[in-house]
Amino acid sequence: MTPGSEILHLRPIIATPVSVPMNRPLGTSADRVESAPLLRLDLETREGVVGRSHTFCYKPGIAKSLCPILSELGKALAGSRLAPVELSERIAGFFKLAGLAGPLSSAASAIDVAAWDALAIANELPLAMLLGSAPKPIPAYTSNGLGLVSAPEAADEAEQLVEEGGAAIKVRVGRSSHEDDLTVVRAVRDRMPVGIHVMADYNQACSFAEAMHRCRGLDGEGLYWIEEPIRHDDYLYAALIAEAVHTPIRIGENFAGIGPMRAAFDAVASDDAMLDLDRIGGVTGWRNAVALAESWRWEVSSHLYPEASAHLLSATPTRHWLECVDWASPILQQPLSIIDGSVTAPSRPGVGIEWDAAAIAKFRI
Ligand code: SMN
Ligand code: MG
Repeated sequence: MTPGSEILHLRPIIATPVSVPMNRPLGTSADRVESAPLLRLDLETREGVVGRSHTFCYKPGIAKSLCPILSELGKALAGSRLAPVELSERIAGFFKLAGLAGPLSSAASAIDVAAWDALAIANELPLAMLLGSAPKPIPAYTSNGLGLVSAPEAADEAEQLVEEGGAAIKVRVGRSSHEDDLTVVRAVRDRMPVGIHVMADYNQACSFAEAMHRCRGLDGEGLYWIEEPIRHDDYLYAALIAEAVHTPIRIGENFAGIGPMRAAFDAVASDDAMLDLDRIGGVTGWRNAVALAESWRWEVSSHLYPEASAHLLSATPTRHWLECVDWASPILQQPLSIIDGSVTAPSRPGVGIEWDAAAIAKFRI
């Protein structure tokens, strides 16, 4: 039998909540995260192929609470064909009355990613190839650390991050005073070698009026982009800010599927997107979203999940930046590395991840 020609059938899902200490804790305007609460998923088939993925749950309690729900879902899906598009329809049906949103939807997306991983492994192809492309170098920025720290600390940390190889770094802003943000942005910018871009992320810290004042105040500071100055779903106001500010405004990590992405397009709130693999609907959702993005000529960058996103961006015609966080690295046998400012997905079958069993046992919650 040729690779992939056999129809594979699912066994129940295995979900393991872990809390993985971060090399660089992240204090944003919204929350402080010191240990990454991840849910590791294994989707095994009766025939012995295993698909793997993880979802970032933001809170340890969310990671733990999803386990019994995924166990119920896994029982309902057991015996189904390993066909990700069919599975995503079945999962949507399973959660129809409950409402597939928030962490439930992220978990559903992670199952979708694991299903695509298993399918690519069964076909002996890297995921990027199963999607009709091949792993390519994707320009990567380092998004570890650089939370709301002082200007000297931020400048030192930025310098260390550049040594890790990224072609850009991202500072978090949204301190209580705009002047403090400005001091940090200038301190970091001044320390960066020529050619290294600096992005800034407000994590939705500002009111509309404040955002107009603050973002205009950051114009001229050489920032590559300014992310989420206001509430993520205020597309009309986001459009006004984007119009008034010279520096590109980036949104999209909170697009929960194609509906919000379409609403942002209709409001002219954005002319590109940062897509979060688990919020946009896994690989299945990403494929649909980037088809729209291509038709609108939007560039697409990724949010979190660099391991799978490096494959997806390789198959995204309007690919832009890969956000590189090392939060899952301690539980992976072969973490990604940035080389010459880019990340190339591995050429192993699937996404190319294998768990470090000892690390999973150590960080299990
Ligand atoms: C972010 C993502 C996840 C947790 C905290 C902060 C941030 C980003 O918005 O874009 O990296
Ligand atoms: Mg962000």
